[in-house]
Amino acid sequence: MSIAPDQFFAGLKARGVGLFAGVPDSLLSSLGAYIEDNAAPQEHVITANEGNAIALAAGYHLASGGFAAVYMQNSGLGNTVNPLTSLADREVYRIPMLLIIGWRGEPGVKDEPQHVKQGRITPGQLDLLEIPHWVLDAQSDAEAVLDQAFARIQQDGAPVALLVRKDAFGKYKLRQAQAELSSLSREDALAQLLALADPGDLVISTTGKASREVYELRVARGEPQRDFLTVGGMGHTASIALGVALGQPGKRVVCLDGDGSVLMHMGALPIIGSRRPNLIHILLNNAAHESVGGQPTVAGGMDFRAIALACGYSQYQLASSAEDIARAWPLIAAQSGARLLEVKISRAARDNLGRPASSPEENKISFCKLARA
Ligand SMILES: Cc1ncc(C[n+]2csc(CCOP(=O)(O)OP(=O)(O)O)c2C)c(N)n1
Repeated sequence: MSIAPDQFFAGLKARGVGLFAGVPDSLLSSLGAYIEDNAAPQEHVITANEGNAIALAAGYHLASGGFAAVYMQNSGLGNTVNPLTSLADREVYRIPMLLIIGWRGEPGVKDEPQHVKQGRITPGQLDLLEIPHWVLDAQSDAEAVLDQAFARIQQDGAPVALLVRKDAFGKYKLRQAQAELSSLSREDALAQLLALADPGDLVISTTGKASREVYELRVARGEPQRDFLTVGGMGHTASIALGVALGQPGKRVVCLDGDGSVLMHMGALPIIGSRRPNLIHILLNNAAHESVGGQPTVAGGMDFRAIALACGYSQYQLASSAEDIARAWPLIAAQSGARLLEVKISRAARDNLGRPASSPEENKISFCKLARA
């Protein structure tokens, strides 16, 4: 048994939820896809980061008196702590909302290293935030849980949370066909970029499947692990790259970023531009959170040339094919300062993509050895 996304969605609407906002999560991908397909456009906002979704929920309630449901992976809880504590909390503006949190790394459920601690401390974090919470799993009577949660929302007028276990929701696959930005896959683009990079370049790759592909590409190239894989800390890849560039000004840094990741903390871009680091920032743009189910981002319609140049980057190039990358790379490589190479890619990924066999600690050691050599 599992919870049917359509019934759950109807149950939320029946209880006064008029806005859905959040950042996609793999455990919530069925519910997220159902919302994306079935909520009216004005009822659903995929936000840049989870804190933005809390703020949106607050504004929506202030103006309409209705509730928002804010969905996120528990990794995103950190991004919400400030607006939950100093804005929506019952001791401040007391804004009711329902948080729907995917519980990656739940104790006893095997998961990746970056999810283990976050999974262990999630209920404790909610306790510390004084947010009442209920666990939802495949066996739950979802209607009964929603009744309790909304009774509490009505009583307190403040945020409450549902902590959602793996496989709680039945399958639902995104129906809405989104146009692909190009036919080049992320993995093929990464293979070409790793081959073009110099052996001395310090490579930082972003959260999600991009880092898993980089890991496997190094194995396929018969090379030792040497890249910093940003397995957690989504949205901070470019800032890590800036820190690396500041720590080793004599070396060139190559940052392999995603559009969801860049959007999440886009304020980093003008800071990077202002420091003129020796940094090639590659934006792998599929206009989607492909790693967690392919939910759309707004990056398909953004002018990253204008953004990069306005943020102080010295150069921008666009590529949508292997030939484009081959043409753009020497132009980018010839420049100094922060440079943006936007590579438009498809949403394709291998079903048999593996996970790094080495630990984050081991990856860190190999990266540091190269960086400090
Ligand atoms: C703070 C935070 N929120 C959400 C997630 C879940 N998550 C992991 S990868 C990913 C999508 C990344 O999208 P993008 O950068 O566009 O890369 P793509 O998956 O399309 O390659 C998300 C939402 C996370 N790890 N951390």
